[in-house]
Amino acid sequence: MTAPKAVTAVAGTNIALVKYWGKRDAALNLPAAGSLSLTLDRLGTRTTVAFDDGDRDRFVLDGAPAGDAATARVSAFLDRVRARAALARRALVQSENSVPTAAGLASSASGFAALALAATRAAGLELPAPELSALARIGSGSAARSIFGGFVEMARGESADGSDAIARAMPEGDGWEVRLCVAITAVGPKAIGSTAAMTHTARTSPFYDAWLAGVPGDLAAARAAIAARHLPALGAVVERSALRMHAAALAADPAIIYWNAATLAAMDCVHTLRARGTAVFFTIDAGPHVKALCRAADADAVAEALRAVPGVIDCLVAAPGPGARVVEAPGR
Ligand code: 2P0
Repeated sequence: MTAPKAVTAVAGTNIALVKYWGKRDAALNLPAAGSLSLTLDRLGTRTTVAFDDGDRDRFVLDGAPAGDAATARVSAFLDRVRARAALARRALVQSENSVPTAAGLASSASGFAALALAATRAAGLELPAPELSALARIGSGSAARSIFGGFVEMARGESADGSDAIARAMPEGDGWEVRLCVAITAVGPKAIGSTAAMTHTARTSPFYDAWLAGVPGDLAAARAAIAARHLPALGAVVERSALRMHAAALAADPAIIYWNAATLAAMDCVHTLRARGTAVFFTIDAGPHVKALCRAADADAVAEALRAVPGVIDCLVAAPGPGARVVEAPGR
């Protein structure tokens, strides 16, 4: 028996500015359209993987053994790593999310990005970042983006095997001092997971095709706004992409409604701030929380205004952060 070699990796979550909502292949988890995001310096995951002589994979999440469904999802992901590395050993996976307890912000994006990096390194593989991104995508579509830092674009890809459905960093956005103010509007897990919600939207929403048809134009506009560092131009895309994604989900049958009263009040707060002259724009993911994009210089005032909204529990300010990285490994 050789001693298990533990590798620890960390990854920040990312917030999509042009949303991903729909798949063209469920088995390989290929997106139906591209997306574009900002990787954050907080709200991330730290994951340690050690392959050992256990008879099954074990997954410890935030200090406690994870449930069967989460463990099975991690184990299926490890099967792909084992197949690539010609490895049979099972693994102990320990993950910690740096999110406020029970805020419902735990992220599959940072989770599978950190797992992809830690597991491949622990298995003796050194994958180039694009390959790591394709691997992380199989765990969760948004995880492909958290391999990279800052502004990131995820490609839809054309190939059936998913080799070109990968993310890339957008260095033209590096150093742009923007912030995302995350207004937490509820505690507890979201009502319906994104995978199931996307599938249900694609099957039953009359707006799904219209949603998909708009994504390439939104991506082009977001790219141009980032290259020009034009926040109002980027913000216009950010709000319409989120609202059109939610419109498609709201029109599903039965409807998928992620918003609560505080979500709407926070959206209104953002519009009020904007009417008074602050460049601030909201986005909303598969949950009730509102994320406000603004300049770094305005972030404290935006966060303070959002904290004062009835039903908002707290508001965290996040900056652009780095991509997934190894923090502890044998011989380091
Ligand atoms: C995104 N969201 O682009 C979209 C926009 C939320 C709204 O949660 O099925 O968890 O694991 O590939 O990556 C992305 O969904 O979905 C997501 P799966 P994922 O961030």
